[in-house]
Amino acid sequence: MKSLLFLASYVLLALPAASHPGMGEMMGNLRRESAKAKRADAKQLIGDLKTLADSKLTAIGKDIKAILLDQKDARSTTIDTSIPPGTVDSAACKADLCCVWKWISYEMTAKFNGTSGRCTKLARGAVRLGFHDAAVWSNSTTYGGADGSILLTDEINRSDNNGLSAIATEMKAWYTKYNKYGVSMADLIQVGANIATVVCPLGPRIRTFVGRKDNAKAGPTGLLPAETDSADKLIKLFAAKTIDAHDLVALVGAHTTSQQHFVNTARDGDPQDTTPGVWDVAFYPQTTGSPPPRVIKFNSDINLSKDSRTQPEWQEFTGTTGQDHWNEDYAKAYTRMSLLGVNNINDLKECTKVLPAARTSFVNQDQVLLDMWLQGQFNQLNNMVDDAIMLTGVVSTKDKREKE
Ligand code: HEM
Ligand SMILES: *[C@@H]1O[C@H](CO)[C@@H](O)[C@H](O)[C@H]1NC(C)=O
Ligand SMILES: *[C@@H]1O[C@H](CO)[C@@H](O)[C@H](O)[C@H]1NC(C)=O
Ligand SMILES: *[C@@H]1O[C@H](CO)[C@@H](O)[C@H](O)[C@H]1NC(C)=O
Ligand SMILES: CC(=O)N[C@H]1CO[C@H](CO)[C@@H](O)[C@@H]1O
Repeated sequence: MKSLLFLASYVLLALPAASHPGMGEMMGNLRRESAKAKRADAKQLIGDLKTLADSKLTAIGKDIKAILLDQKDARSTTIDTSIPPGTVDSAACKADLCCVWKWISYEMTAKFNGTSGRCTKLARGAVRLGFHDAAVWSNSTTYGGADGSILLTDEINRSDNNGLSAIATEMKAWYTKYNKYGVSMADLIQVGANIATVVCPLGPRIRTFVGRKDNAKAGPTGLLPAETDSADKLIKLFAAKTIDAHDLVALVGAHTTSQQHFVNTARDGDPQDTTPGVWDVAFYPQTTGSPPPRVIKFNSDINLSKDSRTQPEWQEFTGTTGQDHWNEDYAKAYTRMSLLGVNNINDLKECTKVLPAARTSFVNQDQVLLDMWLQGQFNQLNNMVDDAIMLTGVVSTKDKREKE
């Protein structure tokens, strides 16, 4: 019972703000606004946007610039629910830039949406793959970034990328199928990350741009973080990618969905918070708190949660207004991530409308069972939390037994 109450407190933390903000929250908002203004001044431009005059910017170039400078929301609800004008190889489809992406969106959504309503292992892989393709870039490299090289070269075989083999196989199959319609690997990977994010319940619907160029050259090594890294090392590593400490805290929140495989191989499938496959903020308080035994905290996350440069933001995402604040910040930070090393940002096009709708609420129908598993009461969910059929199966067997 104690453990259930304990878990319930995390659920409460994740609820939307109460209608009457208290004094503490008001002060929090003021502090946040002032910190935000300071950060906005320090935001760096990237790629061609660094040098292009405002008068040369396209409508999309202007929007992306505003997102990077923290002046515009990176989320959008613009959606086209109509079916595509034709099959992917039809003339009608070829005449419509986003048509092929609509087909891809259907196909990815089917793989990313779990039968439990959580997002699947492939979805989480897609989010991490997007990060690992794009982040192989820094302000002192002349190549790398969101250029598809993670799958077009042997980059995927580097130990940094352990755990990504299933999504790699899937993504390569999509590339083989859709490249003939002009789809680059770089775009496929980044659109995949955005579709996966919004398919995860509570995840933000991030504006989605296409037109990145592929690179058949493997990216530089040593640019991805390790679980053993100190906060200082991580903050510097990301700063050289133009990602500030605040955005780093927002980005690592993606671990809210995670189930690790290689940090501790003896505990393959153990999650990083009590709600794997759900884009909630439970990860933040649980990294600083004492979650159930099956939750594995990454040392890198613990270190970030404590450093004076990252701890305040960690607390903000933990609070009662954490979810919307986090989604907003993650969307902006990930937009930046997805454009590292891209030097034709001003020429990109937008296909946000093909993304499925965001899911702003989620009932954890299997949470009771999941909680028993998290307490270590049984092992059979190991690495299978994706699969609701399995979870319901366990419940109904138990129900049957009790009736007999
Ligand atoms: C501080 C830097 C980071 C470190 C040290 C780190 C490290 C890791 C490690 C070790 C894993 C587990 C891999 C495995 O054993 O299977 C993991 C999983 C994951 N990471 Fe990170 N990560 C970092 C930042 C990020 C960022 C910025 C994102 C996304 C924007 C991200 C997204 C993910 C996702 C979605 C998973 C779950 C994969 C799954 O469930 O299969 N991580 N990360
Ligand atoms: C994903 O699955 C859930 C429940 O199984 C459903 O409510 C939701 O609409 C699905 N999402 C999409 C984008 O198809
Ligand atoms: C990666 O390693 C696998 C297994 O060793 C191998 O089959 C594959 O060819 C390698 N991929 C690349 C692109 O080198
Ligand atoms: C790259 O970023 C780091 C961290 O912000 C900074 O110290 C360094 O001066 C930058 N280097 C270049 C070449 O811009
Ligand atoms: C450098 C540093 O602070 N590393 C710490 C990261 O977190 C782990 C777990 O708390 C510590 O053991 C490390 O010393």
